[in-house]
Amino acid sequence: MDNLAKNKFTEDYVENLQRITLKNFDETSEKDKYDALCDTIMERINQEWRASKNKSRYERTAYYFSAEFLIGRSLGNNLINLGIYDEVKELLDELGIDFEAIEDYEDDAALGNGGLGRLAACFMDSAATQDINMYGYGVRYREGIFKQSFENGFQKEEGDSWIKDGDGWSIRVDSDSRIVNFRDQAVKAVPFDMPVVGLENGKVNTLRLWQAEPFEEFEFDKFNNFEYDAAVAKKNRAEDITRVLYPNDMQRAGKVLRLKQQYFFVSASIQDLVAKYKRYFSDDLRFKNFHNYHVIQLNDTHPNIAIPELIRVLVDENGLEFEEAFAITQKVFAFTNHTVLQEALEKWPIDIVEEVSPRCLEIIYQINDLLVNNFKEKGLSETEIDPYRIVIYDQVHMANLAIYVGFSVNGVAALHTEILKDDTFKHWYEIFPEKFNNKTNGITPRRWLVYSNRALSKFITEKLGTEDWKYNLDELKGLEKFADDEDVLNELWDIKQENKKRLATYILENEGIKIDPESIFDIQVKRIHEYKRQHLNILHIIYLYHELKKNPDMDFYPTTFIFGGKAAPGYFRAKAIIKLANEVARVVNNDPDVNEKLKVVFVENFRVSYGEKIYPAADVSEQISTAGKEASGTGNMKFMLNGGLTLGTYDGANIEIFDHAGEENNYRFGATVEQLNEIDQSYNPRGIYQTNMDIKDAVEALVNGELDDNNSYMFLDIYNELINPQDGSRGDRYFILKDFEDYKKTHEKINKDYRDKLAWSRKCLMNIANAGYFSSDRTIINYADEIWKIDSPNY
Ligand code: GP0
Repeated sequence: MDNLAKNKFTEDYVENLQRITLKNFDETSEKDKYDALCDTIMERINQEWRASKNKSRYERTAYYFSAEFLIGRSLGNNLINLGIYDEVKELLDELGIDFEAIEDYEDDAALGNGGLGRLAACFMDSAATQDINMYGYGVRYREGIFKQSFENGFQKEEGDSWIKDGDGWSIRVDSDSRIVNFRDQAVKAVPFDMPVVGLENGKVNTLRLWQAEPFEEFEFDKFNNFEYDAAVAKKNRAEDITRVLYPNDMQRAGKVLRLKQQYFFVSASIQDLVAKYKRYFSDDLRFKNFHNYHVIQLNDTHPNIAIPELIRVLVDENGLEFEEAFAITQKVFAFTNHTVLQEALEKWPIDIVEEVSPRCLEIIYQINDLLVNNFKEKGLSETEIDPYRIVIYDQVHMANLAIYVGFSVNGVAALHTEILKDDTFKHWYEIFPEKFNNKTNGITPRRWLVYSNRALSKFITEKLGTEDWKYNLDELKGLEKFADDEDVLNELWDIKQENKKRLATYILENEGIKIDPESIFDIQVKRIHEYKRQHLNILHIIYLYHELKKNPDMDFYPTTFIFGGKAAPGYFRAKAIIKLANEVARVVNNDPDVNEKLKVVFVENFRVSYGEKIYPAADVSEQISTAGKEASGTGNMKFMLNGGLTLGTYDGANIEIFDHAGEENNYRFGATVEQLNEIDQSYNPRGIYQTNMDIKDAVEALVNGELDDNNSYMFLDIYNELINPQDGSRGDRYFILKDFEDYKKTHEKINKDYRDKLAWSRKCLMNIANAGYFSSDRTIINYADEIWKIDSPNY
């Protein structure tokens, strides 16, 4: 901004502030100041937004259909992408306003559970920055993921009504409202558009989130008859549809309301696309070029009911023959799978599908018949066809639907895609090998570095002498030339130290626990899941605690273990893991024998905006899932980009991180997928427990009174799963005990290596320098080139 622009910004801002509050400047609150800043920025964005819309109108566009967009806060990110972050901060400073203080008035838009939703948000940022036409379509939940707090160490959930004070980053577009028909009710779908600003390139894409509303606020005749509850019953039933995000990560809820949510946003979105198409093209075309302009990426199985819905709209509302509509549909849909865990592959009971949309169920049967005929022609017998069926017994298999109809199926990391091909979807791969492809996940460097690690960002620009890396993260490779430059390595170390101090202050304020910024920050933040093995980490801490108790003078570099993450409210064992971590923290942190050397913190309510403070401050990034189980992981990339070293198994994108940054610059441990497959049948966790005293002592602490679970039987539950299975299985399904010893040894190595400051800092540098591949810019360009063919529409 030149001086003129700066003055104009300040003027607009002060004017907005007074206009929206009707107060004089001095009387306005911090919240007022935040609101007015939002307004002022939205005004600026608006011009570029309209220009982008006008320009891209009718170009080939990708539509990212996702039940989740885990956006977080928008203020700082928008300022960064508009290229005015530092200037606005300064201008506010001149007005006596502390930017960081007002930033805290923004609630996270937490419309997602974890990795899958956050990936969608990163993709939005990257598409805009890379000038790719991509619209996001999703749900405007009134309540995002629950707020987590701890009571006595147990997780407690509370609602997250993030828009109760308004939402400064959306525009309600009433004129584009649609009607969504369910079997037993009809509701209005009202779109709220959020601008997605590209990095200083004038491009603004749109994220359109649909909110369910009734046609009328209340029924007047009922009200007149004194039936007050009945008068608003319809309204409530409509609003219920988008009231709350299901807080289950990977677990299928199987509830009518959940399928209603899915059908709701998908139906509104499909109607939106079709209506827009019809404004541009004549009826005579009968949608024959629809696929030239539209490609829909299905983010997991959640939006897959879009497939029959498109057919329904084309056939029932536009007079196409089923065959015509089906042929178009086949060219429009592409599907991304995010997990090999069976519990996340959605299968809907047919009666639920019928309850939501009887017509879609009918179309699903039609597609199923087509599949069966088609496969018979290929020479398959009835039983050979079985695993491919879309309707199996009384269930609709949403993945089968998308793989059969869609033209592309992708996994989210190299290993994951291989497992899809050789195992999960092996039978499909045999018939349609050409549909399968890999798109390794990525993260946006704008939010996860430029914004959240200002100091490192400045350091990089200074060393590279350019800001090009913000658009092309491969440029970071240029940092390698400083690998043996002691001054540079010291500088990098100091940046990490500053970030650790900042986090320590924040943790003291928010968790009431004092941690030492000089200690190793060893961090595991992610959803709580058995396969992610937070309990391996905790058992190891118990082991360390025992060692330090036995030998307080043991040679051990002080370490702070930090956890964060939510458990699905109905996932008992995940909640048990949280209680266990909190209990270990209580015991360790209160024990004067060890608490100079060992600290444990489980931060409350881990979320995007907490992550922005955590990732820059990590020395060690815990990525310890059972090999073969974590499809990709994306937290691993956020740590890497900020110079955290990966302590990880050979799983998901960890493998690619080791490949790019070098195993010698990270800490790999544990069994590989092949090794686990081999021992699977003969695995005997009890045997390990009986022969390894370190393990035995740690596991026993779960039940011998050393740790207190307040009679919840939670620790016994974990104990039983590990070595005393109650269900006749062999126990320890996630191979905790199997990998323990190697994990312990690898930690010992870390504990030694950290003392060599220069060598450690060199590893950090090598990780940052090789993080380019993990930019979601690269991922989204791969989608655009290889799946969407967005640069070469064949019209
Ligand atoms: C996968 F199936 N993921 C699912 C799901 O329901 N929710 C979800 O967040 C995650 C994977 O677990 C992942 O490995 C992956 O990176 C992410 O989707 C994005 O592809 C964890 O980060």
